[in-house]
Amino acid sequence: MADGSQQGKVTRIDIEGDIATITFDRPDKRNAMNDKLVAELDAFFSAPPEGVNAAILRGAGGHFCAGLDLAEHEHREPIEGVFHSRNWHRVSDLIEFGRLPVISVLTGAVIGGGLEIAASTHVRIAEPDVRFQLPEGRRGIFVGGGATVRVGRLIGADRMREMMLTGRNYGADEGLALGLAHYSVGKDEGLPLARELARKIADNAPFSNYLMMQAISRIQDMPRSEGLFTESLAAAMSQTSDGAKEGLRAFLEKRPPKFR
Ligand code: 1HE
Repeated sequence: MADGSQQGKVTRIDIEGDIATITFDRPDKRNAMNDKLVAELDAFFSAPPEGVNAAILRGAGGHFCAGLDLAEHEHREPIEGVFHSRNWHRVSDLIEFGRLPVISVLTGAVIGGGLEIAASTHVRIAEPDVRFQLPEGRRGIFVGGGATVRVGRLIGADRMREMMLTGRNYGADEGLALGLAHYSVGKDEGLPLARELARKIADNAPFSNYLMMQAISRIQDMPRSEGLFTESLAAAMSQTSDGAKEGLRAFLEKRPPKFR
């Protein structure tokens, strides 16, 4: 199914089996993120289609996303700026803490808000031409889409600060070493790997996937004692689920598990 041909849309959504691929579709603008693009992400991740078990995020035309659409940026009162940023936070949370595991295919520009969106995804694959950058300092602004929390956590506050102060670029292998990407692959190998990983992840027990996506980064935010207690609750709930019954039975019967 593809509904990207709908007039005026800035994303294309293709669903094959239980995997949805969302393509940012403003190649002329290097997929810069305007309010419409944010709203389309919001609509998809607020209510993922029934039967979809994993999603892939990518950009059309060789770039993932060149960040905030600077052409649509207009003067805002401080309070309006806060609302704008909070809306990005809400939509990024829908991606990170939603129902679907999300794999991003990172090509070309993964800049500013593009890196903020990428950092909300659970698996990140970088192609050789990728360019990770936080150029907000050069634009006279500050990150507002969650980078201080998500990118800061991936690469550390110290390195993020240096990255912003100097506006430097990191490529695929550096991104891999730093944790901005989990995989560094050859040209055009990102989408095939994303499909393979999406299949693998979608075949996991749904409740296990859900706990991985919801619990791990939340537990990191907790004091040690609360984190360990929360982990025990998650472990106990998963171990008494139907998924655990099937997973353990399949292991003993020497066959692949079938969870859905
Ligand atoms: C854009 C944008 C954009 C390209 N907003 N229009 N993001 C940035 O600071 C990144 C700004 N963009 C770039 O550095 C470069 O465009 C790229 C490295 C991404 C690509 O370079 P290139 O040579 O392939 O393309 P180009 O000729 O620079 O751009 C092609 C067109 O896309 C051009 O428009 P045209 O009408 O002249 O053809 C560009 O203006 C347009 N374009 N990027 C608007 N970002 C929640 S807060 C987040 C804060 C941020 O994200 S700050 C970082 C913003």
